[in-house]
Amino acid sequence: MELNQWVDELFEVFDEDKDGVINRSEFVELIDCLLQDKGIRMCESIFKRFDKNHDNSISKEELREMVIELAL
Ligand SMILES: [Ca+2]
Ligand SMILES: [Ca+2]
Repeated sequence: MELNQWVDELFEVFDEDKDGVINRSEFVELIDCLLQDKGIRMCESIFKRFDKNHDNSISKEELREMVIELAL
């Protein structure tokens, strides 16, 4: 599947309140589902690392960069 399409679907699934961004509690779910296998657990530093513009939420663009960086 093409990367952008996959990111779209991921975003759709994890943006539970459909406000167009992944907030902290949604991000916890995402980490639990996708990244526990990689030994990554939700913590402040990982959220900050991927919240590049520091607006306390993960945009689709930030999620895409995360997917690329972690080679999911
Ligand atoms: Ca949301
Ligand atoms: Ca952000």
